[in-house]
Amino acid sequence: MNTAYLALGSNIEPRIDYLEQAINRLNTEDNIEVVRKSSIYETEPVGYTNQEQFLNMVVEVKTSKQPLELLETCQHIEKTLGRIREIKWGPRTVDLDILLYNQESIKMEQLEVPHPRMHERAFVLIPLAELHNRIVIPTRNKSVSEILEATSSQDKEGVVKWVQKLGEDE
Ligand code: A4P
Ligand code: MG
Repeated sequence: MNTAYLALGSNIEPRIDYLEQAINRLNTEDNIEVVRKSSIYETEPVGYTNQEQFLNMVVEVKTSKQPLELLETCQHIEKTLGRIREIKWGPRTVDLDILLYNQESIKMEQLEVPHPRMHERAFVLIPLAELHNRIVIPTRNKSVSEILEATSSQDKEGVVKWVQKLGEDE
């Protein structure tokens, strides 16, 4: 069995439903089991800032799938969930990235693991640290907690635990 960490993100309502549905679909796959889930965080958009806030989280999965098969599954789930509500091309309803796969370093055309930008993103590091803060990012040779210590407080402040408000129909 292999252990992988996946990052989930959504910034199209109903964001929480998209995250939950993505997790359910991962679990219905024969060869994937979601064993742990981080809290959900509401996060300031990074990169293109002119868009809605994201909900982000990280899950730990056990899988017998090889990295490329796991990527294919993630992309299939993104596609099926995107199709439910999206009419035109637009921001994706759910983004599913492979952060880590065991302690492997993979560099292929379609897949790079560890995810090449994970170490600079508080919206990934904070939920990942909640699950496993000593895990080492092999390409950086540092643990998640070490990398987080070096992350600016401004970036970290953009990542806030999300609490569903009563009556909020998300
Ligand atoms: N790919 C390579 N490595 C991987 C990997 N480890 N996991 C390839 C998943 N995919 C990987 O990804 C583009 C291509 O990357 C795929 O075809 C795959 O072969 P994509 O998901 O189609 O496109 P994307 O997500 O828009 O691109 P990218 O570069 O992955 O974007 P990012 O870096 O994921 O950024 N701000 C907040 N607060 N929260 C967010 O979740 N997300 C983004 C997207 C920007 N800003 C954000 C958030
Ligand atoms: Mg992506």
